[in-house]
Amino acid sequence: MDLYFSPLACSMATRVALYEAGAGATFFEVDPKTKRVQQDDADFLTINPLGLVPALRTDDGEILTENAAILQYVASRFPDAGIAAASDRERARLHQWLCFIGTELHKALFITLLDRKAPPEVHAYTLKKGLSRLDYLNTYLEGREFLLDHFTVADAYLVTVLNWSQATPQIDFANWPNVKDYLSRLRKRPSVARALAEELTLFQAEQERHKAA
Ligand SMILES: N[C@@H](CCC(=O)N[C@@H](CS)C(=O)NCC(=O)O)C(=O)O
Repeated sequence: MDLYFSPLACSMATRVALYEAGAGATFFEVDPKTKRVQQDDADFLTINPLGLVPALRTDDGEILTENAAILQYVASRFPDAGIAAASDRERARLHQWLCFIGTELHKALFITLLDRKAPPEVHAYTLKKGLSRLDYLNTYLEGREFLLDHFTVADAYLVTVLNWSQATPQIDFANWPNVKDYLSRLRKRPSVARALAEELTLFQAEQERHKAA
């Protein structure tokens, strides 16, 4: 499998899932500005015309896009890893959380706050709307270690997105202690800690490249 990713972007969730599964994969870094693949200078737009990571080339050569689809694919491809849902009921819950993270947190809240070109009023409006999502998550996480009863790909996605709070000072998790505790606990999980350390190094190199360009 080939994973197209950008450092510390949402694609890190798939890296975490692959590490959890002990699955072999080749990682291709996509520069978010130029849309070129670092290893071979290929045009990423020929792989995903939307220019969005993650994209996963399966062993059959098929290209999959969208976090929710890729994460569920990896989870069911490696059943022994235990990162998939264990029943139909759990599958529905897993899907619920992947949709919540992808729409309410990833796109609606964090991506807008991280967008430096968005006007301040847009940031203020986004934050106001996002507070209820964080309240909801905080309430749900009370007394819970993971989103389901065990670590799943939804946790891989959630920790990846919550990690962006380092770059969104408007969101102070002191106001959502269960979210704060979840994030610090998950950051220490070996698969997550490894992915974060590796992608941080690549992210810093990407920043340097952009400064020099
Ligand atoms: N709906 C897509 C969204 C993916 C997405 O937003 N990826 C971001 C990184 S977190 C990206 O590639 N952004 C580059 C861009 O917007 O050009 C999914 O869930 O996979």
